[in-house]
Amino acid sequence: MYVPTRYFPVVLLSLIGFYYLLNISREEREYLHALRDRLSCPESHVIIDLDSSHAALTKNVTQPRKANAAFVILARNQDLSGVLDSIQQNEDRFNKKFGYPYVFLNDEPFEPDFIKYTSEVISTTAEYGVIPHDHWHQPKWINEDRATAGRQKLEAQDVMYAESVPYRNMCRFNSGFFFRHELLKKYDYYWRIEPDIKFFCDLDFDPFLFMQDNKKVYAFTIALHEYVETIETLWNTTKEFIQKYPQHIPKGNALRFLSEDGGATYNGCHFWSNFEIADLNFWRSPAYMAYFEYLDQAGGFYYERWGDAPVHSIGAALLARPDQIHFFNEIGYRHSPWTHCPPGETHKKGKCSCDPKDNFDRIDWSCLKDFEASFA
Ligand SMILES: Nc1nc2c(ncn2[C@@H]2O[C@H](COP(=O)(O)OP(=O)(O)OP(=O)(O)O)[C@@H](O)[C@H]2O)c(=O)[nH]1
Ligand SMILES: *[C@@H]1O[C@H](CO)[C@@H](O)[C@H](O)[C@H]1NC(C)=O
Ligand SMILES: *[C@@H]1O[C@H](CO)[C@@H](O)[C@H](O)[C@H]1NC(C)=O
Ligand SMILES: [Mg+2]
Repeated sequence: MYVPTRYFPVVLLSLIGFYYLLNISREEREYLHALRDRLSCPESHVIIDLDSSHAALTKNVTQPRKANAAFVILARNQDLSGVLDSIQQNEDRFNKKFGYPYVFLNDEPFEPDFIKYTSEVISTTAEYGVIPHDHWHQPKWINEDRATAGRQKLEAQDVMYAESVPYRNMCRFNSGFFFRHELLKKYDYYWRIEPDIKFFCDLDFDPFLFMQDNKKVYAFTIALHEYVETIETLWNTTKEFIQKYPQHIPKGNALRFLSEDGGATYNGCHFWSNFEIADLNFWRSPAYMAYFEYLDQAGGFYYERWGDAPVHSIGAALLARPDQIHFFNEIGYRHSPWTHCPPGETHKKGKCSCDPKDNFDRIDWSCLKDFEASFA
């Protein structure tokens, strides 16, 4: 329900009175005060909807432990219907019980309708941010003739998004900038959601707390082989980085996920980054920042079409141990054209609305076996 802002203080004060009667904890009281302060001085990019604050507060009474985490959705204004579809499922299957906030990011300002309709579906709070110019656009030091030639070469090979500069901006932004955005600075963990995805199962546990309690830095549902045309020099550039910065590469990393010959060649395996739950501080670490900077200077985001999926995956497998990376079998998920549908008991427990035979895990193109091999 979209409630005019002027009613917020009134309803909130009565809510606060109600919770005082219930003899709430100090933290909950502090949270209510903070919420009230924000409402009496609303920022333009902050929307707090009434139903939602109620849901979050009710929830907090029964679910006192939470991670410092948010959903992150990069989208254009025209992605609205696909975004609504994704967040409705996220709310129904998970977030109505767990109450995490959302951060929406865009290279242009979100239109009022985008904010209005998404905040109607969301049971908690959402912030809507614009991406700084230099975090999105092709850097000045990229040679445009070489970039044009690179796009034409991929177009001739019929590669998806071969000709698109915005797609490349998006891949570079997701690889190296989103976790540094002003609106994400306050969070430790994020869950990336894209438009038009499916969540098939109820979740009765909190994946963010799982990450935190088990010291995981990166989690996925689908791992697969990349089209190598888009990353022709990515592995060579990565090997140069390893040689120049050995201090950043920990012993016992998950290299086996990426390579079957000790790092000589890249097998193309990557985690499918349209879904990810991960530790923002891992991306912000000196090691990953150095890796991203090295790739960015090499220019492959524009001269080729390096995707954020192989970049994140190589970053995670090179700079973390296998036990810091997690496969969320319980999360039934689809991003066209692939599905992870949990089999057996896990399917039943989650009341999953997918056919368990429709499962990417054990087909040839899947890299789940390479992930498992990285533990050996
Ligand atoms: N703001 C903004 N978001 C974008 C732009 N291009 C892509 N995105 C978002 O970035 C994410 C990835 O883009 P997609 O178009 O889904 O790319 P993909 O997943 O590789 O390919 P398909 O989903 O198969 O089209 C999605 O969340 C998009 O909404 C853009 O130019 N501007
Ligand atoms: C819920 O409780 C936790 C821990 O007591 C607190 O940090 C948080 O701010 C509260 N509110 C929400 C909506 O998370
Ligand atoms: C990668 O580097 C090796 C050794 O320097 C070279 O032989 C090979 O051609 C390079 N591959 C690409 C795709 O540039
Ligand atoms: Mg997509």
